Amino acid sequence: MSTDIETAVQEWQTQGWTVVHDLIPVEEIDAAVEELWGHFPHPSDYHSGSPEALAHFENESTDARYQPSRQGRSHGLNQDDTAGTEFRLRQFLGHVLFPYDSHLLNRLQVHPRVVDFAQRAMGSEDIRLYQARIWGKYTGVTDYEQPFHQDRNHTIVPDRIEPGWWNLLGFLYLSDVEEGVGPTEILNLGDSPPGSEPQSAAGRRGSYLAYRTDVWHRGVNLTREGGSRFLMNMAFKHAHHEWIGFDSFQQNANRGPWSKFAASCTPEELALFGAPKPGHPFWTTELVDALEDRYHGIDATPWREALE
Ligand SMILES: O=C(O)CCC(=O)C(=O)O
Repeated sequence: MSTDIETAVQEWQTQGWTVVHDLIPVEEIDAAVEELWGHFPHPSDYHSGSPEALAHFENESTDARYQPSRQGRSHGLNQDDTAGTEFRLRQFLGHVLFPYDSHLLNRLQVHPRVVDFAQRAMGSEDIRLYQARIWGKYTGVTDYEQPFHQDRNHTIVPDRIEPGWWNLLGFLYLSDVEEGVGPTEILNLGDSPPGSEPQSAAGRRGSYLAYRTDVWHRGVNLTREGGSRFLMNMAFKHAHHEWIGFDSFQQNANRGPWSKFAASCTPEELALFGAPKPGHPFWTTELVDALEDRYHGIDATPWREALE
């Protein structure tokens, strides 16, 4: 059930969300997912009660915002493992932030088919990737049922949602997201809870749920025995829109996984993180030399040629 890209672009622009089915071939996803288990417990280990796998969810998150506080609530999230429709800390424990200790997962984070879709939908080639992380959920870790909400935590000013200003939020599915393993419930633009019938954003691995900040949606519980759900957050904004943000990458940019990733990037891929493109006044001969020195193996030809 692959989606026609132009139809999906229009859906995102007019209905506020779309699932781009089979955007990335399953084989590519599966190859990268092999390396997921360096970051997450394998679902079979978690569900067979392996102490090491269970320990992964004992208040562990690579996102410091989701560490428990002594007050019993952390950033408005309930720390108790209660049931019911609520934002609770344990829903967010399974986050791993980019860059990953896996080259294939890092490459997936800038997959050209997702970037191309985002550029078409947003109507610009000059975009930035500003949210990059993997989120794993396992049946039984907690009740994942959330209230309907609009994502207002991607910007420090009110959202301006129109061509030239809008940003694009999205989940790339790393596992099949179907009934029982928590497909996001989502409403069309203009519909709001309660009273409007939500739709399920189910899709096979390799599909990409793209949505806007003005659509109501919510996470739902995982009910399938032995179930799990893995997705990669990939959100994009227009270049120079500093008021929008979520994850930052610079603090890891002098370490192994990033260095290997950066060395494999084209100028366009590095520009997704804000690196100046070839021809930008930033670059001098010395700086292009230093770029090659910093990222061994990078093809600096485009930067060098643009100096001439
Ligand atoms: O996990 C999901 O399906 C949606 C999560 C979500 O909307 C949120 O945490 O803001």
